[in-house]
Amino acid sequence: MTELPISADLIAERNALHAEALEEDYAALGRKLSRTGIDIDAIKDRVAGFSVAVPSWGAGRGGTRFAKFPIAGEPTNIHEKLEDCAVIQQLSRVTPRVSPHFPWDKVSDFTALREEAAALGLGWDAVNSNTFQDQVGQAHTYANGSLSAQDAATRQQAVDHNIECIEIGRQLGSTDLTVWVGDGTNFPGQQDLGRSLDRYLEAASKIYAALPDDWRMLLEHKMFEPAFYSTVISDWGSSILAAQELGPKAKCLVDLGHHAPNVNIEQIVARLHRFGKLGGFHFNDSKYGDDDLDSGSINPHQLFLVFNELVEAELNPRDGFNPSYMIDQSHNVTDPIESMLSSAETITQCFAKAQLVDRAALHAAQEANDTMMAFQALRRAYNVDVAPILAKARMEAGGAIDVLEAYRLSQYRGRKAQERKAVGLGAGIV
Ligand code: LRH
Ligand code: MN
Repeated sequence: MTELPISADLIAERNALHAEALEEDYAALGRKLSRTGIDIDAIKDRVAGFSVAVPSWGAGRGGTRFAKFPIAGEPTNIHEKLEDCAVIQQLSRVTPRVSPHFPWDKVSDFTALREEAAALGLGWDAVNSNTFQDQVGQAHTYANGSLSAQDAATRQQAVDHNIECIEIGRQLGSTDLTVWVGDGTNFPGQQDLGRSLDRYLEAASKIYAALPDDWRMLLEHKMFEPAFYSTVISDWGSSILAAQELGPKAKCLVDLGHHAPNVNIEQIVARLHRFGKLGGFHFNDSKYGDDDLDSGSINPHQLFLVFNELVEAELNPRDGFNPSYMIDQSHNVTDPIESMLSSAETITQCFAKAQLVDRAALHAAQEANDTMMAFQALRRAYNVDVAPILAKARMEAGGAIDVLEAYRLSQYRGRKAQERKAVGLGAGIV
């Protein structure tokens, strides 16, 4: 194991200062929960087993079409991104995997990259293909779509790229391929809405055929952007029908920001699970469009309700129920490491709160049409401050009780600003 980026002494020193208060808070919460028959240590063990992957592309500053404002010391390649992801894992102890994106994270030796990550205490989650941008020297443009393009050679190029991502993923030890395509139209009539999907399905089936036995293909739907009139895989309905058409290894990935405002996303989770097609999540938050804001920063209650459905799903498993939990955010105004530390905490909090729901009371109230008591069963759990449980699990795993304090005191970003070359001004997501 390479020496981790943050000094273990600093973490131990700060934890020593916070340990007594944490024990006090933990004991008090333990007494409170035991009054309702909940064993706090059992919840802590569940939290200790929880994890969420971080996106390699989230380690750098993100931007919009208008501008991107880099920060000094932000990563400029996958090696520096891995170092930053290792900081998040070292302090939080809930983010042991990185979800890479190709060709953004392309290197010449993926076995070496796998070892480099392992030495930093990191593994790999789903690999993401990219047929929404043209690369220098690319034979066929994706301006008119990729997997659904009119041009057969363009579709084949997109298929080949996805198969290349599977091959890279196999070398990294990943078993999931996330396929999001921006394919769609900006004008009525621009493309035939039926034939576009047919072309997508024909091309996607070639990617599906290349999947190793233990792999999954995660279809990511999105309502709009970059297309603003129609999108080929625009909603969970199109996604589940495509996944059913492709086969059992095709599942649906729910990016929380890919829906119209106020859509009931927790119900989409319940539906996808009901039909055995819930493959994973891209956690983030939004107020308007695909804002890619920090998870739970706008609507933490929705995130809690999503995890509430995931607990119900675990109690009623369908074949292959093993959702991938991944963050997918764009950090336009914060230090990306701080945002992912904060987001990992919020996601884990919602997971923990969902474990606290008195399922027997909830189900009894539902069966009795006792609306208020059913709602209160969820609200009681949501109102519990689970921070002591998360901090204790984190400390016991070698992490920091106060992750942001430890990160700032480490002056990691300042050190990287000295070491790393400056990132130029620009625009766009990465
Ligand atoms: C599309 C998306 C997709 C990624 C990209 C970075 O909006 O959510 O998951 O490929 O962001
Ligand atoms: Mn996404």
